[in-house]
Parts: sequence; C-alpha cells; structure tokens
Amino acid sequence: MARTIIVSNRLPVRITKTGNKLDYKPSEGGLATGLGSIYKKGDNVWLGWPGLYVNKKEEKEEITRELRKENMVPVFLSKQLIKDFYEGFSNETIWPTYHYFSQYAIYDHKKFEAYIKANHEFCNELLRIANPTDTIWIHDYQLLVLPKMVREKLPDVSIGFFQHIPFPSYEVFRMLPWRKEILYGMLGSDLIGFHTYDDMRHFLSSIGRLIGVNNSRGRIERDKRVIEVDSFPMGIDYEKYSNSAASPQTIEKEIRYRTSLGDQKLILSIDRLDYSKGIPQRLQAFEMFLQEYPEYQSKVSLIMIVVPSRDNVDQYAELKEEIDLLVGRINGNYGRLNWTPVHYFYRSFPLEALSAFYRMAHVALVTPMRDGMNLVCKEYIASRLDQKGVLILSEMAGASKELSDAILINPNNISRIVRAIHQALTMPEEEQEKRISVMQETIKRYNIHHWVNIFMERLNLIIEERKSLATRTLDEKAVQSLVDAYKSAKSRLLFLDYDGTLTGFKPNPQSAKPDNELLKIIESLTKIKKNRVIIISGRDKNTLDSWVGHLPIDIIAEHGVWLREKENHWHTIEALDSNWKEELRSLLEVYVDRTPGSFIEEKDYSLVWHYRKVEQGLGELRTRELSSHLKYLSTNKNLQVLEGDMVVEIKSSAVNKGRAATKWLQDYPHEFTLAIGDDWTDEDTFRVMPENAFTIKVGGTTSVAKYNVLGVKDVRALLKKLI
Ligand code: GDG
Repeated sequence: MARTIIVSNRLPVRITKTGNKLDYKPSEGGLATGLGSIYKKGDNVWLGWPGLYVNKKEEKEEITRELRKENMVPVFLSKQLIKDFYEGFSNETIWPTYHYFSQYAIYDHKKFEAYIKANHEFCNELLRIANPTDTIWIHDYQLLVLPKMVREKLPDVSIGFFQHIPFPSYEVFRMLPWRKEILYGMLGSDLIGFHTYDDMRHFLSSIGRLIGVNNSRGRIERDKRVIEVDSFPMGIDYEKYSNSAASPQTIEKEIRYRTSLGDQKLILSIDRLDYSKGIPQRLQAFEMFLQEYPEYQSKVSLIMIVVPSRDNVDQYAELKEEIDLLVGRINGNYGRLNWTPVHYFYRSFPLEALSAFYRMAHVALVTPMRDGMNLVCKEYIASRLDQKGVLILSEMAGASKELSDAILINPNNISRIVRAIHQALTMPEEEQEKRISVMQETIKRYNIHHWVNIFMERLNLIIEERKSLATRTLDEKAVQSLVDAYKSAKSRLLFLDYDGTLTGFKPNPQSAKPDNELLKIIESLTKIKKNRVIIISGRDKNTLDSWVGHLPIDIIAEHGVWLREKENHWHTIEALDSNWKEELRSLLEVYVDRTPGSFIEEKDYSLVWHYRKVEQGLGELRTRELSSHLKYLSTNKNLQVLEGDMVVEIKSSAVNKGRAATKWLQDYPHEFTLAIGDDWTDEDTFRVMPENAFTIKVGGTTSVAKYNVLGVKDVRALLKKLI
C-alpha cells in the first residue's frame, strides 16, 4: 500500500539515557507538530537519526522497537560520522555558505565525503522500508544529495524535498567546490520547495548557470521527468501558541515574572545561538538606544533568550563569548540596583515560560542577518491574544515577505533598529492592534497544517500528471498499432516539425543543420511511394531549402506562410502584407542595442528576436517588456506576437501551421496520417488532424496530441521503424 515516509536528519524525539534506562520524549518543534498529521497515520513513518550514539546491538534493537511503536525508524550514525557530516559539512560548510557567511565556510573534501556517506546510510535505511509506490518527503540541508540516491534505486517513486534554510544567490553558491554534486542531488526530487520566492529564484539561476538546466516558470523537464520548484512559506501551529498563551500555567508564570520585573516595558529576543541571528548587532542596537534615549533607562529591559546550539564549533564558541561580553558591558554600564537592562538566559525554557514571555513583551525584536523563515516572530504574533504589541523584523528573514505589517529593518543598520525600538515603544495602541490583527489573519490562515497540505497536494498533482503522461507515452503497443496502420495504408501523410523534433536545440539556430542520420531517414521515407513527407517548421524558407530542399519532400516554412510541394516553387498561402515589418524592426533593434547577445532574424513575413545567447535572466526580463510593447504596437495590424523557446516572434495572425496543414489534408489522399511536433505552435497542426491520425508530442508536457515521446532520439527511432 502507498505510504508517506518523512526523512530528516533528526527524528522528532529526544532520547535520554540514565544508567541503562532509555527515556523517550517527543520533541516539540513546529515541524514535528505539522508533520505529525502525516507520519502518525497508518503505516506512514518518519526516518532519521535518533540523536544519540549507540554501539550495542541489543540497544539498537530496543530503540528500533520502541520507536516503531511511534511510527519512527532510526538511522544509527557513528560519532565520527556525525562529527564530519553534521557538525562538519552541514554546519561548517553548507550552513555558513547558505546564510551568506562564506568567510566561515570550511572546504574540506573529507567532510564532504562523510556527507555523502551519511546520505548513503539514510538511503540504505530508506530502501529497506520504501516501496516504489510510496511518497518520500525529505527535509533540509543535511540531506541535499539524498533525492538523487533514492531516485537511482527507485526511479518511479515520488520524492518531495523541502529546504528550511535560505538558498543563496548564485554568486555565493558557486563558491562551493561541490556545487554540482549538490544541485544534481536535489534534482532527484519531483518537487523542490523553499520558504520564499527569492530562494527559489536563486536555486533556478544556479541550476541554469552551473549545470545548464533550464526551467519554465519553475518547471524543469529532465531525464524523462518533470521537476517542479516553488515556494511554500512555512507556518506555525497557530492554535498551539494561542491556546498556550491562554493556559492557566502560562498566566500563572506571567504573574510571577511580572512581580519580579515590576512595570517596565519589555523587549523580547529569542534565538538559537547562531551568527546568522544577528544577536551581537541587536545588543549593540539596544545599547545605543539606551544612550540615545536616556529617558528609557530603568523603564525598559531586554529579555534575551539564547538557546544553546553547536557550541563545539569554533565560531559558535566565539559568538557566545562576544554575547557574554556585550551583555556584561551593557549591564555594567547602565544597570542599577533596581534595574537590569538585559536579562540574559543561555538555556531553553518550557513552552509555558516561552508563552509567558511572548505575552509580556511589548516589543519582539527579531533581527537575523539571514533566516530561512523564522518562526519566533510568528509565534509572538499568535500569542498576542490582546492584539497589542509590536514586531520589529529583519528584512533578511523569510517571514518578512508575509509580515509586511511589522516594522521592517535592515539588521546591518544599527541606528535604524534604534529608531525602530523607539517607534515601537511609542506606537499608539490602535495602530498596534491594526498591525497585529492583519498579521494574525495571515499566520492563522497559512499555518503549519496548510503548509503540509499544499506541499503534499502539489507533489500528488505532479505524480498524477506523471501517471497520466505515462499512459499517453508511445509505448511498444502503441508503436505496433501505428506501424500496423502505416503498413496497411495505401496513402500516407507524415507531418514532421523540425527543431526540437527531428533535431535538438543548438545555441546558434543556424547550427541545427541536419546531420547525416537525419538526412538518410528523410530520404528513405520519401523513397517509399505511398509516403508524402512534409517538413512543417517555423524556420525561414531559405534555410529549409538549403538544408532539406534537395530532397523530394514538401515544406511548410515560417509557420505556414510559405509552402512548397515537392520540387515546385515556393508560394504563399494567400497574399500577405509585410509592410508592418519596417516599423517593428526598428523597435526590435532598440532591444538588440540594449541586450547584448540578442539578435534579429528576419523572415519574409515575420520577425524574430532571439535571446538564447543573452545573459540568463536579462533575456527573460527584456522579453516581458518587449512583448507588451509589441502587443501594443501590433493591434489593428492583424499580427500575432508569439513567445517561443528563447525567441519572441511577430507574424501575421492569418497563418499558422494548422491552416497550412489543412491544405495537404484537402489536396492529398491520406489513409494514414502522422504529425509530430514539440512546441505549442505544433498544437495547431495536431488540432486539424483527422480522427484516426497519430499525433505525437515530443517532451513530457500535456498536449492535444494523442501520444508523448520524450525526445529527438525517440522520434528518429520511430521513423526508422517506418522505413
Ligand atoms: C530553521 C531555519 C526556519 C526557541 N527557544 C525555545 C524554543 N524555541 C523554538 C521557537 C521556534 C524554534 O525554536 C526556532 O525556530 P526558528 O525558525 O526561529 O529558527 P531555526 O531553529 O534556525 O530553524 C529557520 C525553520 O528552520 C523552519 O523551517 O524558520 O529559518 O533556520 O519554534 O519557539 N522552544 C522552547 N523553549 C525555548 O527556550 N520550547
């Protein structure tokens, strides 16, 4: 039966050992709650490292047995492997690079090898439990190469991948020595999710530039599969935080804390110890605030919770020292007997305590230098049952894209943070309510359950689409019926598109010249008397003439503007006007001047702007501008603007491939008809074909054609069968 398997570095459990006794506690993270709705159901499971080193066989068996009851499967990793793979490559190479701290990144090939090894161990454990019909959802930066490993063993399994940390800009990502391995690793997935559109954009630009994988609006066609890339901003378990804020235990804690703090205003900061969180900068901002607004001394305190994390890594130990020093300096300089400016806790708290802090804080100061999402700010908003309070949020946190009603700051601009603190402390209550209520609406709606659902729904859609395409794939049976129909027919019309169908795409359109194999195929097909071969292309007639004109074939050029029947002369389908070209050519020239690498191709009745050789991103940007410009200029001229594969084409709207093909269907007998094409201009051809025609779309996308084949190779193999 189909199951869902969640895979992450850590299992959502904390196992502690006292003497020989093992104790299991569920961990409280948002992810664990959100995914709880999945992995706890039926036979679903969560696979991951249980968080402790186990050598003894009996102990491993006991843990496996116990976790099994909770639908968890452990991957046991050795101490050395955890050191090199997790603390090493994951946290000393990927983490700093992805958070734009490349200066902290260590490039050590041994650690990368450990990373591969650990991913292999996850893969082996996964393969022991996974079936080809399962859905596997892999999480985060510790397992970037796992999707490819799994794909190699289970080619048809459905794999989702979600990255919880940012994906850096190509300029930063490309510094990694193992950049290609990582990208290929991720591309083993069917769906790749990030928190924000920017992360997704950076990933797409990296795969385009580093490994030449192109996408169309986040959709990638590769290795006979479609991969989708999209942003899925993660939410929190809203109910859990709002309920916890209302619980008697929380309120009791708040009263206790309040009594010892007096009636000061409170600013709250909560993070794991990490240089990406901007903790020292936050302290500096608070210090400067006390300096610049002395009237707030004794009236406002910063409650700063830093949760211990990774402190055996050098940078983290140094950061801890820096924070200790700064807190000491501020409290030493400003503190009074009855007032502590910074209440600093280097430890974690139970949920009720956290909720009490969220309830008490007039201001939440969330100023990471970089953060994939940041859940603390969302938890603060969910805990504000009275809708009072102000959130100061860094623009560099993924959450800032959703929470535009926070006071957004650049965490490097300390004086701006100082002003933001002042603005927050003096904000009228009505404004606080207005802002918080808008943010609550957003967070309530896009909660963790919603996040899980939309990710899974999307993954299922991709799989459904794949299945439906699989049924449309021209398999052996379909080929046989095609060959049978072909053999028994006395007259046949074969409509063959050229680029992307008979030959692959080339960076320079003029280098897509037919090779010997192709010429031989076409020639052999034309030698069979019952066949009439029609090359039906968007290319200009002169190029087609020089490439295949010597063969006894029919040619439809420029999307149906020019027609040639065997050796006869070229003629147009009707009298066409081309006076519009002059005006539009001068416009296209402006775009060529502005866009290095682009050029104009002029056909008799159309103009084409090519941007295949333009810097990636720039071409797409200009296309949008050019298309809207052209659409405006081409109204009333009976022209059509087509956006194709790295081209924008303007042609008369009176012609298309389908219209031209109809002429052949009317003029020539055809007991058997075949039409093959790869892009949307070929859809017009497919549409006019008779009911019994064999219509074949090249590529894995949907089409009105009856069948799909994957590439040029398949087309040629099929045509060879007809010879
Ligand atoms: C990564 C990405 C992304 C903190 N102190 C205590 C405590 N916490 C909880 C918070 C919150 C969680 O820890 C921290 O989550 P963040 O999202 O803020 O940050 P990371 O740990 O770095 O998480 C991040 C996230 O993954 C999800 O995709 O948002 O960008 O870096 O839930 O409440 N919980 C308790 N006591 C504490 O003292 N109980």
